[in-house]
Parts: sequence; C-alpha cells; structure tokens
Amino acid sequence: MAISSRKLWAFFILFGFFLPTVIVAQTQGFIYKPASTTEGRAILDPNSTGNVFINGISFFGLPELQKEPLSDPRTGASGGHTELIAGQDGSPAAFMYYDSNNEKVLFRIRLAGQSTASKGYSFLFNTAFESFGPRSANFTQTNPGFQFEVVLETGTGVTIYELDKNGITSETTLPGGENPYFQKAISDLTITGVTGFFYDFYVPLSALSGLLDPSQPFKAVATTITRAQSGITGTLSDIAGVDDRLYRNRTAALVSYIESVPAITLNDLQDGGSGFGNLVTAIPTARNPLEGETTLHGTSTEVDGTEITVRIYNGNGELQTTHTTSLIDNI
Ligand SMILES: [Ca+2]
Ligand SMILES: [Ca+2]
Repeated sequence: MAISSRKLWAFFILFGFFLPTVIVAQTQGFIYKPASTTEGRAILDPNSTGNVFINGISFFGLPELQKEPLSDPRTGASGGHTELIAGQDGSPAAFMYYDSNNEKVLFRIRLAGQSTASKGYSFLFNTAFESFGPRSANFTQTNPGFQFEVVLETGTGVTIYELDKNGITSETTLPGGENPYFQKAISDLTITGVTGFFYDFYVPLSALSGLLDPSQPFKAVATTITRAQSGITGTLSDIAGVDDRLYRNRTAALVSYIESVPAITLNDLQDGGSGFGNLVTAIPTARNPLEGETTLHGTSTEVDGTEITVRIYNGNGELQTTHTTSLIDNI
C-alpha cells in the first residue's frame, strides 16, 4: 500500500506541473517560436500579439487541385513535419502574402507535425509561362520550367535558388540563418480535427531583384523536401494542393498543378488584393463539323453549371462571335 501511495502522489505532481504547458501549446495561432530579431517579429507578427490569427496579416491561400490530404507524402512519415495538410475550414496548406509597406514577401505552410530536424520548405516560381511544361524546349524531368525558388532550409537559412532546365544556376542565402525570417505557430484545426503547425517565413523583395517585381505575373507551387535543400535537386515529400498518391512522377504533379492555376502578381496578394484566382478548367470539346450548323453542341468534363465561353472564328482567324453558356446535363 505504501508503494502505491507514492506512485499516486508522483502522478498528481507530474500532471499538475505539465497541464498549463499543454493548454498553452494548443492555443490556435500561438506563436511558440517567434522570429529572432526585432525586424523579423515586426514583419511576421506586426501587432505583437503573439498570435497569427490576430496580428493583422491576411494570408492568401494557394489554389488546390485536390484538397491537401493526410498521408500522401512521397517520402517521409505521414503526419510528420514534411506532411502538408488542409484546414478543417477548407483552407489550403500553403499561403502567400505581400507586405507592400515593408516590401516583404511572406510564405506560410500548414504542417501536420513539426520538428527541429533539417528539412526544406520551398515555393517554386514560374514566371516564363511559355517555357513551362512538356511542350517547351526547356522542359526536363529535373526542372519542368521553374525560374527560381524560395526555400526555408531549417537549420541553415532561407535561400533563393535561380534555376534552369539542368538545375541550380546560382543561390543566395539570406544573412543570419533562418531565425530572423522564420516563426512557428500552432495552426487552426486541420482536416483531421486537431491542430497542426504553421511555418511562416519571408524574404525582402530586394532579394528577388531581377527575378520578380510586384506587378509581374507568376505562378507558384509549395512543396516540402526531405532535406534542407532545393526542391529541384532534392527529394520532394509533399506537394501542396496535390494528392501526391495520384502522381507517381513528381514532375508530372508539378506540371499538372502549374498548368491548372492562374497567374497572379504580388500586388494581388497585398492587403485588399484579389488573391489567387480559380483553377483553369479543362477546355470543352466541340462536336464537328461546324460548317452550316446553327446550333453548336459539345462536351466537357467539368461539373454542371460551369460557365463555358464559345468564340467562333472565320477561316482567316478573325473572331466572329462570342457566346457564353452554362454546362448542363453533365453525364
Ligand atoms: Ca499531405
Ligand atoms: Ca500533397
């Protein structure tokens, strides 16, 4: 009996000691690892609230091909610190925001787990749309057409890699390691009904000089990497907004994503901006022949109600008429 009493007493002490820590750590939005510098905290937590949901930043979610699921990492543990995951409220796993006052480009990902291990968290940018994808002469399996990427390399820093079809052409790591540019926070509820983790980081616009200006259209995709390195030369774990289980080839997944999302500018991602647009829908097919017809029929793989715009050209390529209709009876 004496031994049992001591065990019971020890349990109560431990429980009482740890309980407040557990409650604090699960507060949604709580920044448990702030940026290490005054400037970094001013950018990532501008109102100094210590909570990402009330600090004045309105991130814009990147488009999704599929709702970012649990258990789709190409490599690495499901539910771990390279597992991207959508929010229970329907929000995606990757976000961007442009702080036009301070000229900073901010990034956010939602992860199912977190760690201090060295991993890569990349946003790959496509700015030359004609040079992207299998139809481009520059296409390779190494790089389907990205011009640069911004990578949070935990344990190392934040690096901007310039890219060509063969890989990296130059790299610049911001001074001071990752801590000045990086914060971790408890996320909102994920699709599994529990909180995950936000990794927020930023780069000064000046670090993208010659690569991107605020009015320049671009497309971007977020991905995690099994080591702290480039997403082009490294091994991808999880691509945001893509169910990676549907794409054995990572390049095919990246192509499908980029070719489906609309271009955007940083100015669209500042306060009051329009944010990312809708996915580009699959092009409907018209039934031939058209000559002599007064009614045009066609098919589409999109859902009922999808708006379809039909433009009819003559034999000289001159636009004759434009008509908009809605998809019905989709079977
Ligand atoms: Ca995932
Ligand atoms: Ca994914």
